[in-house]
Amino acid sequence: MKGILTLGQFIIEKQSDFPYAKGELSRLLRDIGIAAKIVNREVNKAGLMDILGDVGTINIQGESQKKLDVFANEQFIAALKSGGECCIVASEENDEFVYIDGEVSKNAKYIVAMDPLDGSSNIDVNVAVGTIFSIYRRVSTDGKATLEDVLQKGTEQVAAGYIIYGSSTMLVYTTGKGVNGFTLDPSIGEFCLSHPKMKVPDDGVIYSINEGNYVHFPEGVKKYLKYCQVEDEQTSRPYTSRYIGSMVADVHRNMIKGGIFIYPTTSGAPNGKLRLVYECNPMAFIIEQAGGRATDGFNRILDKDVTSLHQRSAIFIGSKNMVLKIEELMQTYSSKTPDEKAEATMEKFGIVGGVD
Ligand code: P6P
Repeated sequence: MKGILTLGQFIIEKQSDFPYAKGELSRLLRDIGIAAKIVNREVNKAGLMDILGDVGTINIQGESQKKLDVFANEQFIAALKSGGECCIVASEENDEFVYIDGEVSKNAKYIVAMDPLDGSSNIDVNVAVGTIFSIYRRVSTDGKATLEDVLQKGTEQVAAGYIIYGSSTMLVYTTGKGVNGFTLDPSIGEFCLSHPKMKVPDDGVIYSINEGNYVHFPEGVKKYLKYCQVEDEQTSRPYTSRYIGSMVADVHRNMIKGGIFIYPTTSGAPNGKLRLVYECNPMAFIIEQAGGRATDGFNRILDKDVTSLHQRSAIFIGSKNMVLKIEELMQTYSSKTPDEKAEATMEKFGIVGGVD
């Protein structure tokens, strides 16, 4: 097909970027693409199936699991198992990581961390949802892969990507050599290159945050929101507020148009709500590869120590100059890092033990 470059063709073409590659990563990305097409089929007809609504179970996050959450989780794990290129899957939907115990998989080189269906509270109201994935190389050298292989810093990621199930379905990913976007063409059942070499604009005029939590925001965030709302023609302010409530959709919009997505610490989430391993780190890798920036207000997301599987982090992610501005205000008005603040809160209420 003239002019069409499918995800599979692109992955093979780019394999030469990795001189020692033997095709494992290419096959792993192919496996993810296959699962994405299966999930897409169910997401797109969710209203017609008995797959809306809650399963009646609660995940480790304390969130009710939607039927599509569980379906998507099962599909991605099944595709990764059958592909044989990954030895561990860490998922938002599983309390512990899933060890892929198969003759081939147990010696596989790669670890996959994922949020199989992010934003699932939006499913029943037909708003865009997404999948987020992050790929690491196994670091343990003998025996079974362990939690040590999962708890790696974001800088160690080999690849990361997301699928957005929206007005169209797109797969966007990076292997550290830039970011490329593929749109699913249902007529041929293939993801086709539609957004080559994606770059997030250095500046934007869209800020994305759940302002319902305003009273609990750090002072630096409050100062930034007021900065966004001030009339200033030279800097195109006041900015526009857009919040979908689905991280993949909010970040993807900013990838295309420029903007900043903010999920700071709040009283309900003293360390932030979003998960470092399978939400913040992969999205940070992608945004940095597209020329943007991602921080917790004090530290680069990708540099943060990873101490637990479902660890949370504040995140400010998007256009470089917008993130730099809020960092300046956070470091001026909110002296505490999220962890320090959480520890201070715990000391205040006499709670002992580590910060999750
Ligand atoms: P809130 C969805 O549940 C999610 O994990 C992200 O996709 C989204 O950005 C955030 O939580 C929305 O959280 O508290 O604004 O509903």
